[in-house]
Amino acid sequence: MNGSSNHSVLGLVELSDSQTSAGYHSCNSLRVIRDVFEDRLKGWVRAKDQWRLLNNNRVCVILKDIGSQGELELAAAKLGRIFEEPHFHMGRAMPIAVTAGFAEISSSGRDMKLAMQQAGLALNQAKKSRRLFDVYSDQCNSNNSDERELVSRLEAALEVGELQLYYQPKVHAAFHTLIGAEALMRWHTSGGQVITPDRFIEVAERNEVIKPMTRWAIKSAVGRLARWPEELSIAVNVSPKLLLEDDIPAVVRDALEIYGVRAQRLNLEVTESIMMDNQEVMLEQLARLREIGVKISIDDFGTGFSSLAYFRDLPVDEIKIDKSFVLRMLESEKDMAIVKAVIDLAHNFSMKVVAEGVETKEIAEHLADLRCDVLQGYFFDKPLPAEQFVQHYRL
Ligand code: G
Ligand code: G
Ligand code: MN
Repeated sequence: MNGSSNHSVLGLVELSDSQTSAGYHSCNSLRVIRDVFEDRLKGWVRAKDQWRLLNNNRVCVILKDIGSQGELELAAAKLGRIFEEPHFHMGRAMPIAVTAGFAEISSSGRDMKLAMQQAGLALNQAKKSRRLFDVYSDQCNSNNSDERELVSRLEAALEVGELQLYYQPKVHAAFHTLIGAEALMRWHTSGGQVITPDRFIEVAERNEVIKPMTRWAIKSAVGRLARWPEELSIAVNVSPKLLLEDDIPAVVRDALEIYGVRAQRLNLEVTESIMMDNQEVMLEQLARLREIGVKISIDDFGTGFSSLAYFRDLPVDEIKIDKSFVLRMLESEKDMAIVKAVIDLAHNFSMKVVAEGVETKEIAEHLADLRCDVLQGYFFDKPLPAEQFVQHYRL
């Protein structure tokens, strides 16, 4: 903010994602929280400011006569204080969190659209770094343009077929016979690089492109199943957020129908965080998918501190013990104890257990002794391109 004249600032205030997804699973509590959101905002803006609800979770405000960056920071700090206290509803504390992005409106006041875009970028940046608010600067723009560029490259990659699924074998723990594979995405750029998902999945998840990517992954895995022996299954990773919003059941059903593949052969892996986010909708979605007949696995189990109360009602078929425990189980008694506990827990709920990250013969043997059902890891194979997988396992 420069010069001495007073400026208007455009702010976007959003009810945090975690707010609408975590905790408030019932429509009723969501409505309560949205009302509180509006009420408290009214307590924040001054009479001369303007504000408008953009949707249920987002409000646009125009703060008039903000003389300096410091003044804006004071306003933002007040916003923080106003939302600090939880809301008490029927004796229960409901935390309510917001994030904001601010951008100066050019002195002519004409370019509202630009200010809106810039406030949106600042809001994204604040969300990413888990801050209460951010003010637009050129820095925001360059971070975001990097991300936007990656997203368009991903969209193009999907279009021209640069994404591939690699397959990592899953074997029977006692007999080491092949029972299926996990599909793991790889990006072969035109420049000859192979990019692993840790470089692009997170960005894809923050952007819409995760949807077509996942649809593509499901279809291509099911297409693969159609060509593989009937007794083999394939697991596809699905982001929890996508499971929540999207038409995944329809995509799954269509793919199975087109290729004539039995639903039981398709496995969807979701991370443990689904147990913390938006339970009610998640449970419904998982139940719908299971009705189709596909199997559900909980991935990276043990890393998400989910509550056992949710676990009890979870409609899943399989648990994958996170590789961090498996890798260290022979050196660390604590990791061993966790591995044992997860195996018991799963079996008590009639779920199968997969150990991922099995790198040595000793660990494989130990897991078989512990009655783990399925093993996956470098000891057997790393993720392989489909052709290599087919050759290696003589499919
Ligand atoms: O093989 P590995 O480095 O490649 O995978 C890294 C992470 O990326 C894993 O945690 C895996 O869950 C995730 N991942 C791999 N492929 C996909 C995919 O097709 N969709 C999603 N959502 N995640 C994937
Ligand atoms: O979806 P998930 O997070 O479970 O993805 C599995 C990840 O673990 C992928 O990145 C895959 O390449 C990796 N991986 C598979 N087997 C092993 C293994 O034996 N050791 C280690 N360190 N990583 C593995
Ligand atoms: Mn996985």
